[in-house]
Amino acid sequence: MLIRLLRKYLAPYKRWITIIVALQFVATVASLLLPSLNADIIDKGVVTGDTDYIVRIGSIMLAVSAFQVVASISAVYFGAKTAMAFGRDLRSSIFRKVASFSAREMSYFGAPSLITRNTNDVQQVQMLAMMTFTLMVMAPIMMVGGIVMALREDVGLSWLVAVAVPLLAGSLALVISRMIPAYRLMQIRIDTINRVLREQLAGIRVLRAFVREPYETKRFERANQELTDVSLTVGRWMAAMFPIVMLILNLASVAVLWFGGHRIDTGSMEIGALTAYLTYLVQILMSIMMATFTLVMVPRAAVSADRIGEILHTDSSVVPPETGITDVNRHGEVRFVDVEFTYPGASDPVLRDINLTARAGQTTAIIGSTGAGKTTLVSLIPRLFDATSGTVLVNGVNVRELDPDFLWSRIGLVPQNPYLFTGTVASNLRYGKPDATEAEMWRALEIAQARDFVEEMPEGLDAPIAQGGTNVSGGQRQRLSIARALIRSPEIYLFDDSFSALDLGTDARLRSALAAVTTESTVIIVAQRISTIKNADQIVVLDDGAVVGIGTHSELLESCQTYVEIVESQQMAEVPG
Ligand code: DCP
Ligand code: MG
Repeated sequence: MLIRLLRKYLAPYKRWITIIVALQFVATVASLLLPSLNADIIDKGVVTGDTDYIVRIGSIMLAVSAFQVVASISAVYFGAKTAMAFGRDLRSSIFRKVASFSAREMSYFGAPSLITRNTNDVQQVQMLAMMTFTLMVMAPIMMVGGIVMALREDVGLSWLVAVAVPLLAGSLALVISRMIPAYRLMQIRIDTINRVLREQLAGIRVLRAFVREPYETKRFERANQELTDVSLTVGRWMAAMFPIVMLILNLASVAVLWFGGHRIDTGSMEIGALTAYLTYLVQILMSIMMATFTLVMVPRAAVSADRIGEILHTDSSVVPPETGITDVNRHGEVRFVDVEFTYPGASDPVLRDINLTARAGQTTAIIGSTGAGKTTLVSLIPRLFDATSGTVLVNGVNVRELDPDFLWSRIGLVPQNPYLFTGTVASNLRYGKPDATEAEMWRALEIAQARDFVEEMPEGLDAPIAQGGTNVSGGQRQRLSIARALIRSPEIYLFDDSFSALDLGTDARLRSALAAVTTESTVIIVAQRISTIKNADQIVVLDDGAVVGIGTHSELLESCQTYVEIVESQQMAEVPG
């Protein structure tokens, strides 16, 4: 997955990558040339006292270093740019994919995990790309180049390279094999801490109300401690790595000096060559270290890439049609034919044999006890879910064949738990209709019985709304979201229990104002209170996922036992005794 991801998302930057490799090549070759030039200065300049030679080669060395500095700075610059661009593209792909998800995929991944995957996991992969461009590209060139140059200086000492390289590689492999499982564990524990924290923040009021803070504090502490432990393990190995590397490096240097010194004694090696050899050995060993540093990141990035791939390869269960129908001439009639719906993972359907028609210009009410499936039924119309069998038709066309944007533009949905976005009253209303004028907004607010409280706020339409609409009351939130649906004057209104937080008087006023503007629309109202729906043209009684009665109030009183029970229970509540 990691390789596929890198291949796919780095493809547009092939040119940049070529530039990076070329620059790294130049920089590495330059840094390989320097020790050999230095050796020349010592052997041919210093030893013989030839100042001209020293100056000449010295200036060449200066030029080469300047070259190297420029090349490696540019390489890092382009490397960082490419890696960041890669991250940006990946994040935007994930975002687009997630935006296409239906409620089913959303609940499968869960919001916290989707967020971590689009931030932390992308960052891991991006970091690997960055390390690869800056270190990994350089390592093999330096390694091979270093060996070649070292051999050029002196063949007699090559057995030292043959010993030092496997020794370093072996000990690094040992340390890293201990670190990789710890890294894996770390990723899982970061997830855990995210989950615990998110849950606690989301439920903070409940926690306070039920005095669960001490328990939750312990839960967080445990997760925190676990992450600390594994991080410490990683840290200890990391700390051990440097002394080990330095030890091997210094041992190798001592060995070079020792054996090289003997060779100089016997006249088979020059002093300059020895210093150059020393530097090359260090360069070779450094290249191994750079390679391992990058390789350490691979397992962690691989885990992240898998998590990202999971999102990218999940297709929304609500598939938009290839060429959606965007033109239907009738007015918003909604029909359910033999509809059945089962939630993913559930064994029994929550809706069975649903057959009903909601006609334009009429109000269809849906009533039933909690958990009867009312919200589920309503969410099948805008395709928040697709029916598991049977068909939902709008204007006689299967919703699966309609263009999604067209379908949604026809529907004004007021969800059971309305959500308002950070911004102002006006900006929230504009979610319903982007080009709404102030007059239109006030009219929608008036119908929704929200005019009074918006007018009372000092900023009026520009009154600030907090994230989720938490700075207005539940009933105010409901009315604002009704206004948001009204302002687009859709053909189909879906009110999911939208009047429950209103007192009886406001409820009645809202409905009569609504009746005046929805004469041509299809109105579907989910409600608990009989008084809210008594005058509906058609009442659908839902019980445990099945329709047990359809008719007007008076018809149902005659024919439907469940309806009679609901009516009686509410009358008893109103007239106690
Ligand atoms: N259900 C589920 N998974 C979900 C949502 C609901 O398994 N993501 C189940 C729980 C209920 C059934 O589906 O038993 C019907 O849920 P609804 O939300 O459709 O029920 P209502 O809207 O009728 O209930 P309420 O009046 O409480 O809003
Ligand atoms: Mg509901």
